[in-house]
Amino acid sequence: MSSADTICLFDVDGTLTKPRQKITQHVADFLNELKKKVVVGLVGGSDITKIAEQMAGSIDEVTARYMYVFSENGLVAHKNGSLLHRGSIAEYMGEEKLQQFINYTLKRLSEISLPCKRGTFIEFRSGLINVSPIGRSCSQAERDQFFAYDKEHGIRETLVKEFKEKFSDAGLYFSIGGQISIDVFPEGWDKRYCLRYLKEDGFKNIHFFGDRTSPGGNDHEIFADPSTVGHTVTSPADTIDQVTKLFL
Ligand code: M1P
Repeated sequence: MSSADTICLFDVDGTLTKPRQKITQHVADFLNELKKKVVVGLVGGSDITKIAEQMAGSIDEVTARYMYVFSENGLVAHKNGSLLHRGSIAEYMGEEKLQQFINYTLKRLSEISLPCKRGTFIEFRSGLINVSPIGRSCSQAERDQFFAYDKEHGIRETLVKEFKEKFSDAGLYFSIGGQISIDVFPEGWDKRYCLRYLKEDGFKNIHFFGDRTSPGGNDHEIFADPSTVGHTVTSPADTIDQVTKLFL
C-alpha cells in the first residue's frame, strides 16, 4: 500500500472531537503524526466555520492543515487551503420549493413545546438546511438537556417522519446527524458527495472513520460505499487506537 494513494478520511463530531467540542491537543498531535504516513482529510455535516472552530483554528489554518476539508458533506470542498467547490441547495431546489419547506417547518416548530427553546431554528447553509427544534443558539447545558429529552420523546424522529410524508416528491433526505438538529439536503448529497474529488485525484485506498455508521446515521452511506474501507469508532480515543493499529 503506497502512502500517496491512501487517505484516512475522518468524520468530526464523535470521531475526532466530542459533539460540537474542540479537538484535544492529543488528537491534534496524533493527526499531525498520521499526516507523515498517509493523506488526511475531514468530512463533516457542519459548515466550515463550525468545523474550523472545532479543529482549533481559523478557516484558512484548518483548510491548509489537512489536505482535504469537506464541510456540509463536501458540498463545500477545500483542498490544500483552496476552495474547490461550493454547491447550492437554493439553486438546486428553487425558491418556491425552498420556501414551501421553510414555511412548513417554521409552522411545525411553532407547535412544539420543549423544556426550553432558544433561537436560530433554521440555519440556511450552502449545501443543506439545518433544522433545530430547540434552536442552535442554545447553551451546552441546554443542548445536552434537549438531546436527552429527544431520546425519550422522539421529537426529531417525529419531525423526520412528517417531512418524509409531506415532501415525499421533493427528492429530499432528512438526516439526524448531531444532538439538536436535522440536516435536510437533496438525495445523494450525503457524505458520499465528497468521494468524487478523491476518485478524481486517484486515491486507491479510502479509509473512512465515523461514529454514526449504522443505517439511519449520517456516516452510514459513505461507510457502506464500495469505494471506501469503512471503520466504526466509538470516540476520539477509539479512533486513535484503530488508526494506530492500521497505520502507525
Ligand atoms: O455531527 C454533525 C452534525 O453536527 C451538528 O449537529 P448538532 O448541532 O445537531 O449536534 C450540525 O452542524 C449538523 O449539521 C451536523 O450534521
